[in-house]
Amino acid sequence: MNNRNLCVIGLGYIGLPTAAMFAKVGWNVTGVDVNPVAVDKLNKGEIHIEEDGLEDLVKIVVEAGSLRAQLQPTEADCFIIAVPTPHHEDNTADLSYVIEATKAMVPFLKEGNTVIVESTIPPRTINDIVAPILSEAGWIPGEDIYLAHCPERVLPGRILIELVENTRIVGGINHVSAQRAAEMYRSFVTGAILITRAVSAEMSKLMENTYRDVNIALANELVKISEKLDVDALEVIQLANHHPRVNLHQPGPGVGGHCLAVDPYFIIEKAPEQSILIANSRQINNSMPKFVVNQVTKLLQDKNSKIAVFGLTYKGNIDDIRESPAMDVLSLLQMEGYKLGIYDPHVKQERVNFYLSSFEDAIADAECILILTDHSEFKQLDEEAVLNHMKNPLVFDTKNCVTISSSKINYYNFGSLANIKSPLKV
Ligand code: SAJ
Repeated sequence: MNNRNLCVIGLGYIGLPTAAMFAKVGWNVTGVDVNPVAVDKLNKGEIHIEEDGLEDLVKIVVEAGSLRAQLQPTEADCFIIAVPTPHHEDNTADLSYVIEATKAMVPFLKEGNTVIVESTIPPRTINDIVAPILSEAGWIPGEDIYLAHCPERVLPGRILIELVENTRIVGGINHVSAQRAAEMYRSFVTGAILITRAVSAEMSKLMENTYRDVNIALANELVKISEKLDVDALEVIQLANHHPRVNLHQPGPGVGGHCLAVDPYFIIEKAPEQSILIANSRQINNSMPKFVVNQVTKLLQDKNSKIAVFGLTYKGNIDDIRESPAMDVLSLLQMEGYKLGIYDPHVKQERVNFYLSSFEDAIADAECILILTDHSEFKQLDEEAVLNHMKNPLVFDTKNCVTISSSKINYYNFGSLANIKSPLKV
């Protein structure tokens, strides 16, 4: 199988590692991207994204001549499309990049080629969108061109490990297409390779993230119920999860990232009348930033108060603020008129258009520290600084990640919201 020609269209956080991995095991790979900076960098053995170990691998395979990049596709035995599938304002999938990439590839197709779409796509996209583009060019998908969907399921920061070890689901427009695609991945995947139909592969990828989004919504709804009934929601989750078959997820200020907060919509758009639970879960998770701000206004009724906002990224120990609920909380607090000191040790100042404070500056004269992301740096706060520099030593921890030892610091989390009955007079 090795020493075959592969064309990977889309050199982002999935396409680039995938291209490098195939090149590493002997494929002759041409990477294609519309971004000339990415193309130039790659041909110098450099990369335009951050991912552990990737630059070293790219340098090796580029110097070995097994990977090169260009702006246009080229003839090959196999093609992988790994372009973004963002969402429109109405949360429906924007398939324009997938359609453009497929059309750009068509002139280079030869009989017997295998085409794989790795991009996350709504159910039935392979059958109803991609296959017709090939048919319009005179091909018979599944017969003279093999067509499959192989969703990526790797976690940023572990991509090169998970590309090899994770189970891969390969869904063909027919069985022989799935087998052809599976044969390609067997050149480096050590995890199981599960063969199925294209629509099952599309739906299973979406359901992985939808499963988590719905379960996080269940935890967030439990928090709202518990506030009303004066129950400690975090204790309830901890107790219930002792059951061998219960796995209640963790509540938070909302669900971020371009996976859990997006993929459910790709199902909803295809079956809106049937996707009641999935749609309501999205609404519950999207309501959490406002819910957090409502709790803050109960704690700090004086809108001239200063709040130290800790954490902007969509989850702990990363630098990604895209689709982050913390950014929604920030906007809502600004609209309420609070003064804000914003601190996130993982976010570089050049990534945002507002001032990022140091820890000390953020807490100075603040009447609340609001924890929105579970960065490791937040787990043990400098309590002496909190007691000496805050106007009012109070921490509201929406990620239940801070350990406070001083009894002089008022601490609230999603398990103690009912205690925020008597707003503190400030
Ligand atoms: N979150 C909660 N409560 C929880 C777990 C997460 O509020 O119990 C929040 C996080 O704070 C974050 C959001 O959900 O805002 C998403 O976090 P995540 O770590 O669950 O998801 P991602 O987007 O970083 O990665 C997910 C993963 N998919 C699954 O776990 C099924 C990852 O394995 C996928 O590779 C990735 O989506 C993807 O690319 O699809």
